[in-house]
Amino acid sequence: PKPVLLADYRAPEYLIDTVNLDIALDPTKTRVVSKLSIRRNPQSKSTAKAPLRLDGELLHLESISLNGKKLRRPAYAIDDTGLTIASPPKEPFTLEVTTVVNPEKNTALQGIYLSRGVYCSQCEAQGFRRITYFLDRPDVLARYTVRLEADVATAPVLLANGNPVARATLPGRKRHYAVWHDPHPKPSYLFAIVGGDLALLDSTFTTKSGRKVDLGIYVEHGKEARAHWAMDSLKRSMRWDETRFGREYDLDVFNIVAVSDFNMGAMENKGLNIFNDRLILASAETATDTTYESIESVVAHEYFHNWTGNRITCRDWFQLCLKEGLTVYRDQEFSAESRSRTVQRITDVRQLRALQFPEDQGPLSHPVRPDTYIEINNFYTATVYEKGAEVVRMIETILGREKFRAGMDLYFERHDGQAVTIEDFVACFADVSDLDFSQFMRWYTQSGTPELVCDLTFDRRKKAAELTVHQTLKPSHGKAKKQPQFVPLAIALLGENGNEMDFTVEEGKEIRPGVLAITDRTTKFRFGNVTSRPVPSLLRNFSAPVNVTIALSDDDLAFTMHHDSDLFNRWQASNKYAARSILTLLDAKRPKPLVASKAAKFAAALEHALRNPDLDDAYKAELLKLPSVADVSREKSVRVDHAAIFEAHRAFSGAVAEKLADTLDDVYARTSNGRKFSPDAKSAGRRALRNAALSLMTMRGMDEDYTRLETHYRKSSNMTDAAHALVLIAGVDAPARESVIQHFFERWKDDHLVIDTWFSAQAQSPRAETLDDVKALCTHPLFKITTPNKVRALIGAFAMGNPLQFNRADGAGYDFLAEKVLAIDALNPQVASRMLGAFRSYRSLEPKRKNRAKAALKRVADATHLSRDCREIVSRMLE
Ligand code: B3K
Ligand code: ZN
Repeated sequence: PKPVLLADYRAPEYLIDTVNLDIALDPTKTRVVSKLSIRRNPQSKSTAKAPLRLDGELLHLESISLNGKKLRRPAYAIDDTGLTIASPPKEPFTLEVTTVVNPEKNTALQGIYLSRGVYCSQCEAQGFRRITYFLDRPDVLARYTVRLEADVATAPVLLANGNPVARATLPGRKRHYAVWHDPHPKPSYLFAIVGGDLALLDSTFTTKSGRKVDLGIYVEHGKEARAHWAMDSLKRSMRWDETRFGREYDLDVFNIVAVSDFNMGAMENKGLNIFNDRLILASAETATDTTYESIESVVAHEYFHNWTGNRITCRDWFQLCLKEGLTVYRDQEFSAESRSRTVQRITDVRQLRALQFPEDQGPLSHPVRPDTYIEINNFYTATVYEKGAEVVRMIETILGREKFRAGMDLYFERHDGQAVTIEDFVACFADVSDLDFSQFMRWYTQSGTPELVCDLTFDRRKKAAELTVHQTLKPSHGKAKKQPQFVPLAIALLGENGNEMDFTVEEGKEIRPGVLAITDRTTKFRFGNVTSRPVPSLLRNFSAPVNVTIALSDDDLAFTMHHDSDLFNRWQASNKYAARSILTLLDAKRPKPLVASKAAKFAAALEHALRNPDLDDAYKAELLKLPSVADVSREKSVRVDHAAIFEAHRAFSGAVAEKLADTLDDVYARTSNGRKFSPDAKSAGRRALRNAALSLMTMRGMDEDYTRLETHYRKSSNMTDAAHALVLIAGVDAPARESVIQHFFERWKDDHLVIDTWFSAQAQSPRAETLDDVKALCTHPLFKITTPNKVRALIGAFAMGNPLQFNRADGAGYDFLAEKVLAIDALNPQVASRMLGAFRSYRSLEPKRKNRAKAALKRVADATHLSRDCREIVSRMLE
């Protein structure tokens, strides 16, 4: 397949103004009658006679007519990817096309498919072409009217985008229909329908201008009570978008449907969001606090798309971050304001480092706005989403809250109803601030994580300090030479007493107080009024998605952990301190005494923080979660040996737990759970702290630790505690291991969501038996290879969540994944291609593992039938 290039973008030759769809739902023969009003695009540059080319895949064409007259070949032609009408009329015309699709056979979950008996659809990025022939590109905006027809018995609920217009039962009473009209022009990727026997949780919301909106969440019968949290999150999101960004909802209804088979988390279809049920359903007994948090943020994310994505959409798929990066930024802000801002920041940065940084360092590296792709679905990445959000946040850091809001207001006003580009977006901020964003644009066009190598010198006599920042951008993937990027570097200098110094900037540019402008390969700053040797606090609150290195002693890190007024940087110092201690153990000649001394010093610093009454539980929990094996592995970018890192990690954590034994006991006792479950941030923080203490204590591996762990499980009264204990116990050789795993299974085997936790817990276990267990679980009656949640819970958890066993020295983990990827690819290319991503860092492995991973990748590459999705990923990896 040929790559698609941003440089080749052309406006469409034709536009479609209105779409009338009549869809008769049937499990194997769903008939779609589509009436399109089409005209030449006055903006199109080409003057020659343009054939009309409509996209279409896996469609059975029944009939086609133009202006009411049946077309016969050769007036039209069809092939595997679409339909061509060689010479359509010059004047606007109507095209009527009837196609048939098979929802039951649709395992790729693109277009219309069946999920546990519910008809649903997924169109982004290019699934609409699996429903009917169309100009399936985001810059063609049309008004849709949809008539849905189905059996009353199997699909009493019929939903589509927009507002309901009519519904009736057909003669005979067996079939019925509903008509929906969406007044807002939209691209085809936002189209959606649902038909099924679903239960409704309903409510209403009154917008700030007083319009009443009917809200509905549709779920499996009997699960209505588990949708309240999602409903609450939805209402809070709607209010928040009004107050923070002035954005009001624009239809009479807003519906969400939860389905069990879904390729990703959720989809923002206009007025009809479709969700993976994992991200809607929650109760104290069945969902963890993390799930509650995810539901809140994904419900918000999809809702926020109504303005950033739907009202203003992308001109082409290269501009994906225009809606995704911006909407992630918005949902992160929402979560920060609903919970603790610092903890939210820590969570978001952890996520960025765990997912985006490795992506950007390996063969899959690409800019936030890529300029070439083979399969667009491969570009729904951490770079486009999470780094894209960081880029938006930097704009806010540069402009300040008010100017940023002014830029957003201008964006909404100027581009409402349009399909636009990143240039259009950034121009709004340039226009409200008179700043020049041309260098800043490199964040969108250059891939890779900039490295800032910093050096700070202090002149006691002159009471001055000098900071030199060297910026390096490693070459990646086709781009050898990169230009320096504009980095907002937030900084403070901590004085002897730990307070921020009131220094002056005498050389170098300050964007705003405390934020330096890094503009060149080498940027120098001179600070005055520096009265004692300062400890630098750099990249405060993670002001840019970069790596910073500066020489700091262990004592400096401990000092920062005690004093930094930026709590994010306190956590950062703690994290760095622990990771670095573990890394020194790797190369140590006599590791035993070193473990003891490193752990003692670190534990003392940590204890100080844990005893600080001014810090809340959720934050302390973040401190207690020491960097994971995967986190430490990332600090080492070459010759990574996961077994060695695992050992060092265990030795260090165990020693820290020993030193902190009394403190951890206190914490564990103080946070004990007598109260009724509530998902609020404070209660969740208390549970998080207690579970983090439990994890660390378990690292000692003494009998009493295993007893405590078992008791924690048996006494748990909510899923947060139960799942936490389950994962821990599945990871160790505790006497109660088998019986706890069995107990959890018996308790939850009838709940298709909770049982995923049972699969994951076993797949993530660092025990040597895990791969055999995972292979056996693949044949378990509750495992289903066609259900993405199951694949992610078992195979995904093993490949992405078990660094030790996936990276077995014998390569068996790689072989297993390669084999599964091939099996999944035949059914669902998007899910298969995601799984392949587990190999993204294989080049930084030590040589033996690297070769074995490469051999496994080659086997995938050699397969005769490989989807475009997997083909693109595997070729980039082997390039
Ligand atoms: N826009 C969808 C993702 C679609 C993925 C297509 N492969 C969900 C979201 O980001 O909100
Ligand atoms: Zn999104």
